[in-house]
Amino acid sequence: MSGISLDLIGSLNHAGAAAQAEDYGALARQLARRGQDIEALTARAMAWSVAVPTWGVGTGGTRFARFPGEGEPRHIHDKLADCGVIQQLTRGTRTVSPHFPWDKVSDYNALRQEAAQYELGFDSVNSNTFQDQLDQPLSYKFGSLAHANKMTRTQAVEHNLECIEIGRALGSRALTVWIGDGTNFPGQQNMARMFENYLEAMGRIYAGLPTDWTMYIEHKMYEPAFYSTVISDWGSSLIAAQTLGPQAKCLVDLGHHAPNTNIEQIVARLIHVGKLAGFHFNDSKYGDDDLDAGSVDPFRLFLVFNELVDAEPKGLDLAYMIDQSHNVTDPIESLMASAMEIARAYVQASLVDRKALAEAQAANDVLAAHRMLKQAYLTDVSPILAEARVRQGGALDPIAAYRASGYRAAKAKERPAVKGASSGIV
Ligand code: AFD
Ligand code: MN
Ligand code: MN
Repeated sequence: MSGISLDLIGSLNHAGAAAQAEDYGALARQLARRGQDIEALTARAMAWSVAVPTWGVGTGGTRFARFPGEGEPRHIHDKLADCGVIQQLTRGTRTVSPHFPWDKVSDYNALRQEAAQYELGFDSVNSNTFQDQLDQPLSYKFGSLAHANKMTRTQAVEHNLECIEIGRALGSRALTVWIGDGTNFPGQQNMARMFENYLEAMGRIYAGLPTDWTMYIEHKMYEPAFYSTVISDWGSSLIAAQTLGPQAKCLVDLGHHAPNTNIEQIVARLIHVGKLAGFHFNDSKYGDDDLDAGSVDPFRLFLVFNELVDAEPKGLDLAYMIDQSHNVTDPIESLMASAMEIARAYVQASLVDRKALAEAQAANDVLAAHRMLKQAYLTDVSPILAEARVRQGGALDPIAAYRASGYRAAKAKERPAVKGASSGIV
């Protein structure tokens, strides 16, 4: 099932082929002078993939308003079609990460097959106990897995267990748990007891995990709770993961830290204890802004990948996902651009000569060590990324191909806009 005409992709790729060959050749010669083989880097770029969140293809919003985009997906079937376009053009987003109950259907085996028609598989399953659903007996206004009332905790546990069941049918191997639990007032709740309540409830979910599954614990410093959050930081996340057991690991969402936090150091620490689950990629200036990966601070993204590439000999098995809110752009364009920026950081980090870097560090040659990172970061690896896409049948320039296809305008006719004001998270 193909969303964009193969003829269109082929003709645009053909039109740009000579320039691509020239740029790729020039970069190959530049890298060869540094003793690097461009083909090995292109092979790495071709093997790379990051998951797209199903909710990311819808237009996002803020607390103040949501301005719906044209031809927005109405349900999981439309979302899969949009994710299919992202994968078709970029060839670097082979899985989608669903969110329940937002993506509920009656037949998950059929949904798995539907996704496979777009050449998509399912990544981690996300539970949602940060808002109330229509048919839900107990409210999450004052929390879910850390709620003072055990009945509410049980309801949240059961939802997570249902997510695991759905995930099994979809071929997923992980459950991501992010909760909004916390307090807005000092004294509102006992902070120690809330954490104990959380661990008690999470223990019940953990007991229901299939043996080949992993549970990803996602921390977040603040919002929706503003005074205290139960899993506020990587310390709380690590304590929870260590308490629960080997199948529980810590997921790092780049936007979930205080400004200026040294996230790459957190990554190094979690790798050290074998508890790094993976990432939710996005960018931010102030908080959990959910801006496009690499749009504000691409150097930070590179430094995160520098830690990951450095730790490759340890045999990391990580989950990579984009988690963004697209309020002022076409979500498909933002997700394609973000997927390419994330792949860029990965390839740039792969350029670092690890042996030479270790030698400079051992000799305390500060500037030489630093310049090795900067040289990698300043190398424009765009021709490698383009080559990896084209060799796999993707687009030389995914955004240009998408715009030329008229996909969004066609979807605007097929998918009528839902009228009325709305706000909040997608
Ligand atoms: C939240 C968290 C979490 C959650 C998502 C929902 O990052 O990953 O699943 O956004 O939209 O801020
Ligand atoms: Mn996230
Ligand atoms: Mn977030």
